[in-house]
Amino acid sequence: MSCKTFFCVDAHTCGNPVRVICGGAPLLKGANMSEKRQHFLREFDWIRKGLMFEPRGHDMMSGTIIFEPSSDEFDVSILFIETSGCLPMCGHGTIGTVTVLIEKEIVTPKVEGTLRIETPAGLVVATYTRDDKNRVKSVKIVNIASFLHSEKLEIESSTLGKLTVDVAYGGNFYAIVDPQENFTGIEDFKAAELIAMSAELRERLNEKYSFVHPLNETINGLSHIEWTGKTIDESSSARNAVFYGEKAIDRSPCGTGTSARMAQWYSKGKLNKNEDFIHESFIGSKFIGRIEEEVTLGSYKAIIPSIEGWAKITGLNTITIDDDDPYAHGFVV
Ligand code: PYC
Repeated sequence: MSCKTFFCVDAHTCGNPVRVICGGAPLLKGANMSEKRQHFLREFDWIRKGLMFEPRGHDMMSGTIIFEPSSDEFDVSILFIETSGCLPMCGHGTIGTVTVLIEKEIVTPKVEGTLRIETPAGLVVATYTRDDKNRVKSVKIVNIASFLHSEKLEIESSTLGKLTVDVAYGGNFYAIVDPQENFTGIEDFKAAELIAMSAELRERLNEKYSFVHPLNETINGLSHIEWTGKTIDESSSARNAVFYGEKAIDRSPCGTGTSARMAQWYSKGKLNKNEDFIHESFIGSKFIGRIEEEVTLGSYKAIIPSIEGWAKITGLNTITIDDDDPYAHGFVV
C-alpha cells in the first residue's frame, strides 16, 4: 500500500477553480514541457484523475502542477491538469497560478512584476500588479499564437438541428457556436442545457473533421465548445459559455477561449490590433483581451493575444491519494 501527498493552494480565477499543486509533483522526463506532458500522460495521469475528479475534485475542477524550469529562459514551468485532460494551455489556470506563486512567495521572479512561464504550448509571459496590501490585483498573460482554423463547418445537433460553427485555436481548439437560425444565443439557455448538447457536438465534429496544430501534431482534437450570445453589460464586447470536460461550463470567460474568439473576430475584420476586447463569462465575470501582435503560423494569419483578469486564493489544501481507497483515482457519474 502507498499513500501520496500533494500540497495544494486552491484559488479561483473570475469564479473558475484553480488547484495549484506546489508539492508532490512526479519527476518527468523530457527536454521541454511539451515532452514532459507526454511522459505525464503515459505514466502519471492517475494524479490528474485523483486530484480533479470526485471525491477530491468536481466537474469544473482545473489546476496546475508546478515544476522547476527546463532552462534559464523561464521563471517556472507548469503542467495543466483538468477534468478534460492535460491541456496544452489554460488561461484562467495561468492567471490563478501566477496569483498563487507570487502571493505565497513560491517563485521569485527574475524581474519583479513579470513571470516567464514554460507551458506545454510554449512560452507565456505574465505581468502582474499588486494592491495596497501587497496581494496580486491583476494578471495579464501574453498567450501563444492563436488563429481561426476553419469557418462555417456544418454539423447536426440532435437537439438543435443543423448548426454552422467556426473552429479557432487559442491554446486549445474551440468550436465557436454563434447565434444562428437554430441557436438563439446563450441568454436563452440554462448551463445544464448547454452541457447536455455539447459533448455530442464535440464528438460529431471530431468524427467529421480534423483539427491539428500546424507546428505541433501532439496538439490535436477539438476539446471545447464555445457558445456565444448577448452580453449582460452593454459596454462588453462579447459573452461566452465554454464547455469543457464532460459536465463543465467555465465560470470565467476562459483565457484560451477568449484568445480563440479574438482570432476569429480578427480574421473576420471585427477586431484590430490594440483594441480592447471585454469578454464576459456565463456568470458575468470579465477578462480584458487585446491583440498584441499580428503574426503568421504555418499558412495561418494569426495573432498574439493578451488576456487580463484576476484571481483569489481560497485556501490551503493537503490532499492524499491512498492506494487502498477504491476511489483513489476519482470517478465520474
Ligand atoms: O481559461 O483557458 C482557459 C480554460 C480552458 C478550460 C477552462 N478554462
